[in-house]
Amino acid sequence: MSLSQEQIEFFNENSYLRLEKVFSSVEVQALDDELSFIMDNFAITNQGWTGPWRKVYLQDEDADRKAQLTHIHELHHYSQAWTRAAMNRNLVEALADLIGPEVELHHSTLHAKTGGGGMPFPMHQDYPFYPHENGQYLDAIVHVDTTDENNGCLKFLAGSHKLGPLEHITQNSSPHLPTERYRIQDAVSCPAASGDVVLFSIHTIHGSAVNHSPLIRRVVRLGFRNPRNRQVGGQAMGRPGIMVNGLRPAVEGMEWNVYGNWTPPPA
Ligand SMILES: O=C(O)CCC(=O)C(=O)O
Repeated sequence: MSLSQEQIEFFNENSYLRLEKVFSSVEVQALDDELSFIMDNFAITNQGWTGPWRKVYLQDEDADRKAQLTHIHELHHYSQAWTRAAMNRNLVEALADLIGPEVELHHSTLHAKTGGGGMPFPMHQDYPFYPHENGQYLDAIVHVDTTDENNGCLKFLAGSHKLGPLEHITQNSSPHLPTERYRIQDAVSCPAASGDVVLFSIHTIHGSAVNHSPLIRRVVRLGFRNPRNRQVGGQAMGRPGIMVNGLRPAVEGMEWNVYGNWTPPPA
């Protein structure tokens, strides 16, 4: 699915882009089935993200108790359907238009908000979780379930990727931005249908509200980078990912050891 000039301009202006029907209903069914297996056997359900933001987003102790998240990393280590998802040509061609031509998978992560009050996400960039040298990194949110205002769809501060990396609150909390300065009320909602993918930059400020519906809301984030974009810390540091488009370029200062991992030179 090559992007139109209009789509590229929308992304450059708004910091996000919804791609409709990237996955067919048959593909979504396979993703759904294998995700259920992973969730039943390996995923963790707990309060999810911690921090002072919970007092702002959740009105009382009952809301805080119900704000649970089921999560797990690297679904493609468990399931062929999810490995195929990362290599889906509709998706990869769109990614290549924005950060390519070379595109490397960096990670995958499930975020399933439990029904009846599942966890909201405070406004944040994904940068502090896996900082990279530049903005040639996109997150692709694969929608297993349809999302809307009621079950906690993604919300974006339009144009925010142009701010570059921002300092986040990290003390005793999951990285997030100050709640009074970066307000979820100011964000644009991006509801999406099952099978759609929403792309955004590692520098895009985003979050999502509580899942008020009785049903679980499942999305999976696939993180992709141009392999020239060096990681500087955080999740999966030094681990190579599969190339989903093109060939890995030789990059000065990124030496691969005999086991195929990259170790940064000592500071
Ligand atoms: O799943 C959500 O609602 C938010 C996801 C998110 O913030 C992220 O993937 O970085």
